[in-house]
Amino acid sequence: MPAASLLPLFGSAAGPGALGGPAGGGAGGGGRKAAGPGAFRLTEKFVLLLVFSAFITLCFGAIFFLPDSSKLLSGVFFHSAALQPPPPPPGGQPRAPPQPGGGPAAGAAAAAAAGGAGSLERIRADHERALREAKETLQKLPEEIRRDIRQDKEKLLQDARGRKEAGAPGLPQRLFRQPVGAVGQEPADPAVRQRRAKIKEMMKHAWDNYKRYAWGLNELKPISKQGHSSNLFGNIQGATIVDALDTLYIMEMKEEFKEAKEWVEKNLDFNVNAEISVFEVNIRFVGGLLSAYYLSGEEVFRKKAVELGEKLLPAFNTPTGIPWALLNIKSGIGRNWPWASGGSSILAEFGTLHLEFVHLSHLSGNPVFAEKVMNIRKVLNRLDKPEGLYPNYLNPSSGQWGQHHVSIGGLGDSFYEYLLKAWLMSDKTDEEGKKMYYDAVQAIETHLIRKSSGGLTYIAEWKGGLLEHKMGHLTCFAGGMFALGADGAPNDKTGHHIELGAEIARTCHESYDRTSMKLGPEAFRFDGGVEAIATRQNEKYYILRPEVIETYMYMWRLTHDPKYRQWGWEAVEALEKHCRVDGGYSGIRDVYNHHESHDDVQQSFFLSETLKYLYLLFSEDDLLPFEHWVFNTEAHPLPVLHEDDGNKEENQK
Ligand code: DMJ
Repeated sequence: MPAASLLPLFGSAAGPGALGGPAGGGAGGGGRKAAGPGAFRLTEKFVLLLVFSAFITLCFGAIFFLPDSSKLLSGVFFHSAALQPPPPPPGGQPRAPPQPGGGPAAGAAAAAAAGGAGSLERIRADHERALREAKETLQKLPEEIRRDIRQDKEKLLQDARGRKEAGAPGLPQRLFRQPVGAVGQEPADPAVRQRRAKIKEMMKHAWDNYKRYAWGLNELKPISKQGHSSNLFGNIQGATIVDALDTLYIMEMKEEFKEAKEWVEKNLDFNVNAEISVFEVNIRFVGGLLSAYYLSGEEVFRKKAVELGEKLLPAFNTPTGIPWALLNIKSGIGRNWPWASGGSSILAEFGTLHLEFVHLSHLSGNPVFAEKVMNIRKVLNRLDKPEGLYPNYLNPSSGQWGQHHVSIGGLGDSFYEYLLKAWLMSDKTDEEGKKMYYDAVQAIETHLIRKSSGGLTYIAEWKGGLLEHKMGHLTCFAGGMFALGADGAPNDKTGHHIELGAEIARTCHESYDRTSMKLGPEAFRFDGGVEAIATRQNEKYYILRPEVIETYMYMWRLTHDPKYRQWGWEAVEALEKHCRVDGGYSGIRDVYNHHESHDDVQQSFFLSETLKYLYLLFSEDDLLPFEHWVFNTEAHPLPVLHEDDGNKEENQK
């Protein structure tokens, strides 16, 4: 390429073939043949050749003896007018990124191919300028050359930064309008205000310690005061930062939000060779970024959310379109958890992508995300459901259920939550989601919900028709879900669904109240003579989970019964007494013990969910009001796509 591109410079003086190229040295040509009046004699040719080679040697010598020859080479060989970036369009809009397959060489070739005297002239002028610059550069002191290089580099960096801030290349321009309720008023009651301020202080303690000891890593180990990595995120980093963004925003922790945003801008990187959990990355990272965007309007969050969403798409490359649980985001190769029944995908995992993926389509203008999750529904609706229940395992290749295990806790939980919230988020137009939700609740009531002899309502687990009378901490979210869905319940069942929510809230509160630490165990049972108590050692831990507090928050908002704030405050006191340590907040190994044994993990969901729900419990209802927001399963608020805001078409997809 370089030699070829130098030829035209000399072509008009010596003519094609002057250097013995095909035209002169081929079968019908030859330097020795006298060929008319314009031809040179051999000695003249030799002298010319000598002068010419001396000139070339001089040029190349100049180039290669410079301190940064690669920079200069690129100046000489790639400095074609065709390669100059176009002038900025009016209004200083960002330039379009280079086209795939483009680049300097392609540009020069295109210029040459365009041919014509004009482009030859241009090329000549460019080369002359490059030689001039080379000569000038040779006259500079090394220090001056270094300074020039530094300045060039800085300019390039600045341009790149400018493009980044201006938005993601390829994303449609979008006018940002902050949804209603991104900020709320101070609580009117001073006692409530004080409690809310205390919760903000807890957030500060959790955040500051994460920042001090584990900044940029996924989570904090608050006892050993170092980072904690979980294999759920592969080597994607910064889970706590992304998960905490919206909590920082609604608590008006502006400095902290700013530093978190800067970290995302500079360091959040998805171009890693990492096998991740599609579900966890979706609810924490995609959800966290989407909420941060909708609250703040900062383009960087929209861009990162869409970029990550695109990385997750290969997970859907299965015969049925039911996604894999695990995905290598570099290779795009997916698989399922080795322990999951017969290579199945998990209901709560593939069923908890809907809200985020609908918003990804909304923000990117690319329907593919919404199509993927709508197809999941299609597959589910084609299947027979045992007793109208959804088993937790579904094989993505055969499209058949795995083991018939049904749970509203782990492995099943947020699938039901997302059916309801998909309907609410669509401004109540997603009739399919609505029907699936209320049908499922009907089957759950008939087959899983039971009352203990002591009068506690609980949700058991179903294993091939047999009930296991155990309820997980995770299942406690269902109280809030039933209450949230009460409004649309068929057959005048609104009151009944609110009552169901209240009963689950009471049972879950009992599971806290019956421990020594007043914090709930991972699972509690209603058999063997106990009620709402964990009987197995491996079910007695508490890992800062939010579900019980989440249900208090929904029940408070929907009933304004003061007991929910009271119960929430009991949880705050227990967290402060048993989980707070110098270096942050830690989970507890046995909540029935009188002495804390800490598990040394500050889970990222403590900042995104537990503290957020507590803060909302002590806020006025105008902060993130339910008419305008739904919370994803990691408590990241996503706006309702109101029909009268121009979302009609979107909701009908
Ligand atoms: C969170 O990551 C989410 O709420 C998820 O749906 C289930 N569990 C954890 C918190 O307990």
